[in-house]
Amino acid sequence: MFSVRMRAEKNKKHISGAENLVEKTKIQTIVSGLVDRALSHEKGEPDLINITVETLKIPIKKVTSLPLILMNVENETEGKKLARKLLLELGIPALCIEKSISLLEKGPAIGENMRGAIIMDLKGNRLETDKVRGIRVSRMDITEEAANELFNALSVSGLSSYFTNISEALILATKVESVKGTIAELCWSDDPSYTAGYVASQKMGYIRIPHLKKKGDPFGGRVFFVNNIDHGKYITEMEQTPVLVTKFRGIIELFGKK
Ligand code: WAQ
Ligand code: MG
Repeated sequence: MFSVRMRAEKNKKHISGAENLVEKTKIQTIVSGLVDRALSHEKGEPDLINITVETLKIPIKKVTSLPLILMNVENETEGKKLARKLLLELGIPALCIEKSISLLEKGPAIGENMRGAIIMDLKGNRLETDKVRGIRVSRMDITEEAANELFNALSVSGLSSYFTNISEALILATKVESVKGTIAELCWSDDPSYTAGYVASQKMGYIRIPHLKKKGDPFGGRVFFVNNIDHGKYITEMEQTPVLVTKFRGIIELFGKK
């Protein structure tokens, strides 16, 4: 199996990234799809597209996805209120919650989006070595079979048009929550037109919140809340261990349909 990764930038700013784990025979098709994606992102045309194709040197970890919990909120004020409540219930101190929300609101890389994620301990310290790049979770994908299960479930809930975003975020969150030391993750997109985000945890699953920012807002990001991690091990596992989602755990709709 190979890891195929794409990232695109413009004027040194990150525009988009995506990746897959594939058999050798699929590399060309996947690369071509990733190049199309890089060229058609709403944030503009990149002046640099970086594609990496690499053999996997570590055995793949096969996992079942987190369950996808659908919540309904009317706007981003309600959405953030819900996110705060969920994170508190997961044991994240209020100080860390406020700090993480305000970082994502302002653009966590000194007024810009990060390429990767913030790691925050329960005292509110940022543990990622590079505060502009952050930590990039890498080497993960979903099998065709599990992706079909997810797609069919999303269709029933009227969300199939968000399949790509949801599937990629669910794969990433499933990997992040599977790593020892992660307590929870808070995420919303940095794409101006995409207002949805989530709070994910092993305890409660992937809780999707349709509004965590206003339409048009160009900022977003990810925060991994951690406790007692071995810094080096944690980062190596996030970046290097290949994780394949082989089963979709299902959808639970709370508070009616979106
Ligand atoms: N590893 C760590 N952080 C990442 C990665 C990665 N591989 N990819 C993106 N990020 C960070 C980075 O700071 C981006 O600015 C931020 O996350 C947002 O990335 O409907 O689309 O790709 O349920 O814009 C979540 C909701 C959508 C999906 C998330 O994120 C749904 C999304 P984006
Ligand atoms: Mg984005």
